[in-house]
Amino acid sequence: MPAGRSIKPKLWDEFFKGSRLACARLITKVENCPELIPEIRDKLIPHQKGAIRIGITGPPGVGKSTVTAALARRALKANHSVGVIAVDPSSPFTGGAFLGDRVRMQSLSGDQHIFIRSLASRDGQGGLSPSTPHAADIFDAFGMDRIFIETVGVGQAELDVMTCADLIILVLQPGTGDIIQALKAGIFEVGDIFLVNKADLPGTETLLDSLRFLFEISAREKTKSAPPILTASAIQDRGLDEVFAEMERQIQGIVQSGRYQEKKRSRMEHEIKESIRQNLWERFSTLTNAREEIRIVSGRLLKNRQSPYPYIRKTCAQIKIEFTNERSGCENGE
Ligand SMILES: Nc1nc2c(ncn2[C@@H]2O[C@H](COP(=O)(O)OP(=O)(O)O)[C@@H](O)[C@H]2O)c(=O)[nH]1
Ligand SMILES: [Mg+2]
Repeated sequence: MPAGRSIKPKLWDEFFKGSRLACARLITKVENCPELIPEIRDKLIPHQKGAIRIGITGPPGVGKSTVTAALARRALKANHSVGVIAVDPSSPFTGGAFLGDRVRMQSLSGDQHIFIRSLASRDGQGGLSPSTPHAADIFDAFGMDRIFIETVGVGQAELDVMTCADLIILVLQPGTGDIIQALKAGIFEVGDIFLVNKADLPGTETLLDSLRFLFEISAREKTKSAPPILTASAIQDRGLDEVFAEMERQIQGIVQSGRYQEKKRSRMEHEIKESIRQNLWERFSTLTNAREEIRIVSGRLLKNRQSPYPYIRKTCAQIKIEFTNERSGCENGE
């Protein structure tokens, strides 16, 4: 990493004056230059006003982008400033999803109070890009108070939304057997609102019955109350008023009950722990040829029937660390 790389004061000035271009450039920086993240966090936190992050998740093709656009329009109408973060699977075969989302949301993007941004998902599987929470922080400091995060993927990537969002809408569609996939991936745990989209298609009642049945079973097991199940046809713009109302009702609930603050605290806790863990390991690896040394030491300890703790103690005492954030190089920042 080139030493002393940082964000130019002019970019910050423009950002805080409300330049959309500066906002877009900052997001590009968090995507390409993870080593700038500490500086960006330091600068933004005092300006963040407490935007609500709404995760829109579910299997590919169920209508997440269409639903997101419909909810974003309603949020705008209710005088919110809206940020949309769309995480597309960076498929090596097609850039179609990216373009599709951009086109679909174009009807919204002329509006001054909405900002739409696509992020590539780095693992290529969908789900969240590592820069998603930072992009959301940037939107928050820029003055957006409702931030929609659309994420594709099934499984672990989907569960990651939980750490990033205050509220999660899980979108499903009838007639695809997605429910089985979703069940296997454990994503039923994450939805605060279940939305059966494409209710104009056959099979809606069957899906609703299956969902109700599933919740009945799990309620018996966990004594956890079932999330609301709503239906919509996003393409016909039907049922979305109810979804928006339920979303706002739940937002009031999490803010008033203190759960919002608790989520923010736990995100902060996670960030601190992860960063320290990473720095410790990096420092330790440069201190010794860590993996090789541990392998040799383990063999010796076993052979001599010795406890590992003297070695662990000695090694911990050697680790004096200074913070770095060198996860990867800056690709095209300035
Ligand atoms: N029949 C029907 N099609 C829909 C509905 N909502 C979205 N679609 C279509 O489903 C396809 C996938 O939608 P999209 O929003 O891109 O899904 P995503 O991949 O989950 O973001 C598009 O062709 C949409 O026009 C709906 O309510 N009914
Ligand atoms: Mg989409």
